[in-house]
Amino acid sequence: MRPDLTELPSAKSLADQILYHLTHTQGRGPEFATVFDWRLAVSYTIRDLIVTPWMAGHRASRDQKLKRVYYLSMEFLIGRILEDAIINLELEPQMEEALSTLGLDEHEILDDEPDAALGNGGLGRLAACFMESLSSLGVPAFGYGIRYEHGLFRQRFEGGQQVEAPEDWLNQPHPWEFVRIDYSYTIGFKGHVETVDGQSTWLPGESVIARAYDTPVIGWQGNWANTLRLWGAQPTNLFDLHRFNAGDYAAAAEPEALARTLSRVLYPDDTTDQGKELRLKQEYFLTSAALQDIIRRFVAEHGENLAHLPDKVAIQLNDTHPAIAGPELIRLLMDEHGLSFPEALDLSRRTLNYTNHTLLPEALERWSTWLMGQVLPRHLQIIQMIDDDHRASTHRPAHVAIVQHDEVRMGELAFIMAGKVNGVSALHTDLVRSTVFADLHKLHPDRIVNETNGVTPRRWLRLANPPLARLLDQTIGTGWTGDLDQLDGLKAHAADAAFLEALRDAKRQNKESLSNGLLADLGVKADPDALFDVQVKRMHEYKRQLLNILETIALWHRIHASPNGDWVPRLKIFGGKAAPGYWIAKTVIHLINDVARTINDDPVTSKYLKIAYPPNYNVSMAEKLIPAADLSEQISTAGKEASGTGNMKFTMNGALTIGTLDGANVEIRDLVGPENFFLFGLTAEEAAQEKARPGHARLAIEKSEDMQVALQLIAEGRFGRPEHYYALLDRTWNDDPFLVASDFDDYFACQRRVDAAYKDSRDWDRMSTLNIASSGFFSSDRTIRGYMKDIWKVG
Ligand code: Z57
Repeated sequence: MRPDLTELPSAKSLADQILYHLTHTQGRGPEFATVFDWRLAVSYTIRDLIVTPWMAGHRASRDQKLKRVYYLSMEFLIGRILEDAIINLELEPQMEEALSTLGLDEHEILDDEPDAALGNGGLGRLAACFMESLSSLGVPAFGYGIRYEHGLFRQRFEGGQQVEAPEDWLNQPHPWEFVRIDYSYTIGFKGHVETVDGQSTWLPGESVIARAYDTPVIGWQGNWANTLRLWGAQPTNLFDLHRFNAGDYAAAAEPEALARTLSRVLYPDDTTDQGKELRLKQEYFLTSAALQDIIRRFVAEHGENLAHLPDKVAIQLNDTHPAIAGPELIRLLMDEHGLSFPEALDLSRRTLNYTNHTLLPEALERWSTWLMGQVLPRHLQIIQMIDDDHRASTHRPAHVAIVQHDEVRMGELAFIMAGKVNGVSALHTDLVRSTVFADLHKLHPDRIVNETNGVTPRRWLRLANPPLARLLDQTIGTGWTGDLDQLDGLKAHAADAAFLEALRDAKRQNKESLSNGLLADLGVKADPDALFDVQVKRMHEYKRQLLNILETIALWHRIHASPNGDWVPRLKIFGGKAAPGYWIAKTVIHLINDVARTINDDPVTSKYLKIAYPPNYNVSMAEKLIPAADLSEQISTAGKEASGTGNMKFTMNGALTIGTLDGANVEIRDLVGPENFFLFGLTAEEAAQEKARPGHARLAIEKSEDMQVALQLIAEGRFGRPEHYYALLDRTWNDDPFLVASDFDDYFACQRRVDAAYKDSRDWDRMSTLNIASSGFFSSDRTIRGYMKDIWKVG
């Protein structure tokens, strides 16, 4: 019964194991089993195969005293786990056969799994890709996060408007986690600090328990698995028996309810900061539990001498969210392990590193010193000490202080406490050096490094795009999955008619499956020969979905004016959620849906132009949309998108990009060649100047007939009640902070170049080939190797 990792199990043995788990783990006979029962039986069968390399890796890391990497992140946007594990174990053919002998539909079983949506967007998905690459490269690593009971909210549309509902992935048993009741840590909050003879002790006024839940993350070809350790909050005492006995049953359960709120729900904001007390508590909860766990493991393996911590531990802070790690590590080293402040400061700095993911000021966290002093009084003292030390050692001016105007600036804190600080694309890193952290960069010129983001080709190519993966296997061999630079071998086939035909056919299959889904789910009838133009990402003004929908309206108007023109049929696909409190982003969602309803029903234009906006965009939907895309929309205002990672996934899957010189688009364009990329818009420098020009929006709109028409049609109520859009229109005319108007004409013209290019299908396929062939750089394996060498000093 015990599976052996050294050889791949046969279809027969998989089927036996599935039946075994169905009977003995699920307690169901095949004749009574639901899809859920079968899915769990399949999951346990695969999990059994992961446990062996997982334990072997842990033993090897411990016995060889290897340096470990710890990735601290408030978000891990994982998606489904089962299919990814099957792919990485290379068990796809055997599993398909096993399930068919059991009379089961593989897709039905895989689709039964809810997405693990413990993240909002790019930052959380990057953390998930990094975990996969760390395992694929065999780097000993832990991911630390929070086990949110409710992940990112579910989105539906009512009357075209976004409505949110709680997500409840843990309402059913989750087969991938192992609870570790022995790894529990007490996390304190509030209270006060007592100092006796220079020794400070924090006496928290409240505390909760952080309990570890472990998920193994299997790497490519199943040789190594790391742990994603998520913390769940538990009350220190389950319930108040005195109150219960006194008959106050609700009050008796209060301590439990209070504690559990800590890991109840993911904050739904991407690149904005809410500044809520519960969020600060969540950040500290994650950070303190992780650091206590790291120190416990270090002492168990290497003994009490913490001077060697930086030799064995590299900690990465994913954005400022865990930036309290600086003061917390100092506190643990000083107050609990007896080190001096200078020693603790030095060790912490050589252990911690910080990744910056945005320049947007609204994402850079700041906490009032009042709140910090209430919730984490000892940490506020230590922050003051760090600030004083930094001032004394650098003679730096007051305006780069951590504490300014009664606020603790978490970006500055993270920077000052980090050995290395990294940006996430070449352009972003330049801007980090020259804008947000310009002064700190001058003081510490070697600290900032670039690590351009990447994505895992296992999930984003092999899993998501079987037709293309098969074609790649046949054309350049199977080695690309673990070594994406091998895609370069495709360049030799860019003029090969048979290959281009096969590439077209693969894309066509994906477009057909997607069309079937859109018809079934939305009632939108799409022509698979149309150009599939896709913009999927969080809804945000800087990402400029508004620019896209205004261009769509203007195009619709032009088609209407000459319905017998030589138009290229297009399907515009949108996907994405808006933060529940982000009013303008929600208005844009409403507008897209209103425009879709009008345009899709127009008999004059509908053979040329349609819009599909499937609700509840998530990782699983991305896996369907991206492989079916011809055109990737990466149209953010230059200087605002730190990197983007969706842009990389589209390129890998053969879509051409229409985009600005922003984030990693710059590197994509350099690699695929400017002639294979549709560039438009102002540069970051030009955009900054344009923004400073008074009346820039009005001046640009007055020059653009197409944009005037689009705005006019909205104002006239052609798509829905115009009063819904008055504020949006007003903002576009009079403020337009993200320069939709300034870039409109160039974008419109660029889209017409796209149309022209799409008509020459052979040439389009050639460009698509060159995009795929040049995308090897965007593997997260390459990114992780960069962190290993430049930041973590491992391997
Ligand atoms: C988030 O998803 C990103 C940055 C943030 O500061 C927060 Br909070 C959430 C994104 C950036 O917007 C993307 O440009 C980038 O590709 C991604 O993080 C990963 O680095």
